[in-house]
Amino acid sequence: MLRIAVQSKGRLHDDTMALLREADIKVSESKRTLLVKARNFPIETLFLRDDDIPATVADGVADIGIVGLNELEEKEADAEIIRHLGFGACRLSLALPKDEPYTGPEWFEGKTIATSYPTILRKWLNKQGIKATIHVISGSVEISTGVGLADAIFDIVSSGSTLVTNKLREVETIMHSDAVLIANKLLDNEKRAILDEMLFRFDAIQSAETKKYVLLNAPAEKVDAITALLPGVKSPTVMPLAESGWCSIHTVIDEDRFWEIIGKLKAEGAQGILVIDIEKLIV
Ligand code: PRT
Ligand code: ZN
Repeated sequence: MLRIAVQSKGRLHDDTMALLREADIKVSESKRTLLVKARNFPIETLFLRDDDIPATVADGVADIGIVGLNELEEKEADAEIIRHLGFGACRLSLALPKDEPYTGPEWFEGKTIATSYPTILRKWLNKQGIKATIHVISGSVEISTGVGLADAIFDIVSSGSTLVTNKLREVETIMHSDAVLIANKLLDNEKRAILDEMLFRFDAIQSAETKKYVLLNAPAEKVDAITALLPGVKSPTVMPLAESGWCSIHTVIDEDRFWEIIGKLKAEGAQGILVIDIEKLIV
């Protein structure tokens, strides 16, 4: 049995549960108890506040966990990062009242900065050789300058709209974060094997997310030119169509190359191009 710590509610909860569901790990949330066994996979889920996840995994109370990289760094917990999961993306930035002229990091010398992430901020200030007062608050950091509690803030930014609403301007980005899968450093072989099976499923989901399955019809004499444009998982599948002189080509392409490739395929005479989402991709 492998125990995974996940956020009980909050910004990472839904994406975490969706990832487990897509990996066909069925965890019932209806009971809302602290610890829930999956119905069809040897894991149990421990629902916690995100702040508690790094230490819980480092101490071995949970074997693995899903938490923001920012939270892991802040808590300086001794756990291993196994995968970046891509969701929960954000950055940790310093921001000032928007009309305040910013000259560079030395602006912060002697100033007061409000944050919920004092460890990450302290390290950055030390690296810059700047002495500033850190005012630790656990929520609503963005209102600190408006109410005279601090000269600047250091907080999580995603779209940036919270800063705009509070008349703040982002001046330094100190770290980028996304949700990470972390593990205790001393897992036994049985737990490693369960983790490996889980990773196999997560990786299949992640590779599928960035790929598309493409089917198209092409004139037989253009098959070589068209397949040369298709960097598939291996080589594309080419099958003759009932109509003589025509073939059907099937392959998998990277989503970010999608528009560039489609245009070139059409130029080579491809027709009936069908692009399909892939649920899982095992390479
Ligand atoms: O109750 P618990 O302690 O578990 O949750 P929490 O309230 O501490 O954390 P939660 O659920 O708010 O966030 C969990 C994690 O989500 C964070 O540690 C980040 O890793 C990640 N994340 C991603 C974010 C954001 N995006 C985000 N935008 N966490 C917080 N925010 C907040 C931010 O604090 C600010 O107030 O959203 C606001 C900024 O958003 P924009 O879009 O206006 O810039
Ligand atoms: Zn928290």
